[in-house]
Amino acid sequence: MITELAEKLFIDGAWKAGEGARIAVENPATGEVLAHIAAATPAEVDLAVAAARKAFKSWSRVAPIERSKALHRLGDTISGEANVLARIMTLEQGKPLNEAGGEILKLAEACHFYAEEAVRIHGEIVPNSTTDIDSLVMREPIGVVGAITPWNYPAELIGWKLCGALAAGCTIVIKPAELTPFTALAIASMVTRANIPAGVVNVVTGSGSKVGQALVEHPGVDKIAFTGSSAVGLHIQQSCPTVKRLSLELGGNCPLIVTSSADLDAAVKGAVRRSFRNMGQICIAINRIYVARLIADVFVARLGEAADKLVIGNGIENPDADVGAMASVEPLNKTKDHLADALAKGAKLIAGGSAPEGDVFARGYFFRPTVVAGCTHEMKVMTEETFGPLVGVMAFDGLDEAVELANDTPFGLAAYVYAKDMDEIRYLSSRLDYGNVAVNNVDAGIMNAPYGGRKQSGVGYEHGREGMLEYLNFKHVRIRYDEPKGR
Ligand code: TAP
Repeated sequence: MITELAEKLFIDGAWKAGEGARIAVENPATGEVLAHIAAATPAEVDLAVAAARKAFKSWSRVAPIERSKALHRLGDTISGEANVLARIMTLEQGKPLNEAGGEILKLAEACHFYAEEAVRIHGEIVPNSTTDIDSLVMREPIGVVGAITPWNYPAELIGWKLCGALAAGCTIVIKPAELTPFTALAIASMVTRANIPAGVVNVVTGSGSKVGQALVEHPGVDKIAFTGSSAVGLHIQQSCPTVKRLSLELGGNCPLIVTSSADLDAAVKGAVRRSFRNMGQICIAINRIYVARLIADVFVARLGEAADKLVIGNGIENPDADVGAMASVEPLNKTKDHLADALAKGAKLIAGGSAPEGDVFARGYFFRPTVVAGCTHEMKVMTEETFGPLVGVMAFDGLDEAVELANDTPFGLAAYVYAKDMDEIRYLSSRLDYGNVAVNNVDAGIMNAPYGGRKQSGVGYEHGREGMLEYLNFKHVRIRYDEPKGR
C-alpha cells in the first residue's frame, strides 16, 4: 500500500501527484528507504485549505446524526483494515506490529467515541434579569482545522483531532510528521472508503517548517491543533499572524513516585511499561523515578532486572517484541547524550546502556532499555524530556521532598504514583502539578476523560467531551419577545 500512497497528497477527496520536492521515508529498523513523499508546495497547501473551506459550508450543516454515522463508518473501515494499517505504521515508525495494531484499534475507538458525542452537542438557556428575554448559548463548529502531528503515535494523534473536529462539524487539513506520513495517507484512504464527503479531510505532507508553518500562517485556517515538542508549540503560538484558536499538546518529563507503602511488584511492572513502551518515545513516558529511600535499593535492582528482560526486535519480523526500533537517529542520539551526561555526573548504570548485539540490529536505530540510579537534578535525564529508552532513579526521604522534586520542572503533562496508603495517595495526587495523575496504574489517558498538559506541556484538551469542545465556538443568541398581539 505504501507504493500506492507514495508522492501523493489527498486534497478535496482525490489523490493528487505532489509537485514539490521528494523526501525519503526510512524504515528505522533497517535503514532502508521505503518510498518518497512529496513536499506540498504553497499552492497545494492553498488548494487543501480551499477544499476544506468549501466543504465546511456543507459539512457544518450536515445533521449531527449523519456526522455520527460517518464517523462510525470510518471506525469500522479502520478496524477492518487494522492489519494493513499496522504494517504501514511499523515499517515507518519502528514499533512492534502488535503494538501498532493496538494503536489502530484505538484510532477506531476514537472514531466511535466521537461518533457518539456528535449527537450530544447540547446548548443552554441562561436566565436573564427579565422574563421577556431568552439567552440561548449555542455551540457551532469553529471552521477549518490545521492538524499538525508527531511521529510517535502516527495514527492516534491524528485520530483525536480528526474525530473531534469532524464530530463538531469542522473540516480538517492534516500535516503528519515527515517520518511517518504513510499512516496518515492510509487513514485518508479509509476516509474515502467510509464515504466521507470530499474536502472534509485533506492530507498534505512535507516538512514542519514549510508545510506545517504554511498552515499556521494561512488566513483560511481557523484553528491549529498541534501535538509535538514544547519548542515548536511555542513557536507556533508566537508565529500565528492572525488570531486563531490553538490547542497545543506538548512535551513532558514525567515523574513516578514510589512510596514505601507501594506494591513493589506492581510498581516495577508499571515503571518498566511506561518508561520503555514505544522505546520511551511517549509524551507521558516515565522519565524519572523518585523512590522512598527505605525500598530504593530493592526497587532499583528489580527495575534493572525487568528492563534487561524486555525483548527488542524488528517489529515486522518479531511482532510480539516488547520494543522495536527507535523512530530515527535524533531520539537515539538524545538518549545517548542524556545517558552520557548522567554517567559523567555520577549516576550508576543499572541496566542497558548500549545497542543490542546481533545482525538484526546492525543498521536500525536500536538501544537497550536503560536504567540509571543515584541521579540528581543536575542531570538532564531528571530535568529534560529524553524521549528515549532511558529512565533515571533517585531516592527521597519524605513525601514533601518527593512532591518538590516531581514538580521541579517547567512541564506538567503526567505524573505517576505507586502507593497503597490512602493518605499518601490523597496527599500526592492533590499536590502534583500535572494535567494527568495515574495512581497504581500507568495509563494516564483514556478516551472518555480529558487529557491535556499544564505549564510548558500545553493548552487545551484532547479525549472526552472536552476534546470536542476544542472544535466548537459558543454563540450567545439573546432574544427579546413581546406579548403576542390580540392575546
Ligand atoms: P516536533 O518536532 O515538535 O514536530 C511535531 C510536528 O510539528 C511535526 O509534524 C513537525 O514536522 C511539525 N513542525 C515542526 N516545525 C514546525 C513549524 N515551524 N510549524 C509547524 N509545524 C512544525 O515534535 P516531534 O519530534 O515530532 O515529537 C516529539 C515531541 O512531541 C515530544 O516533545 C513529545 O513529548 C511531544 N508529544 C506530545 C504529546 C502530547 S499528547 N502532549 C503526544 C506525543 C508527542 P516535521 O515532522 O516535518 O518536522
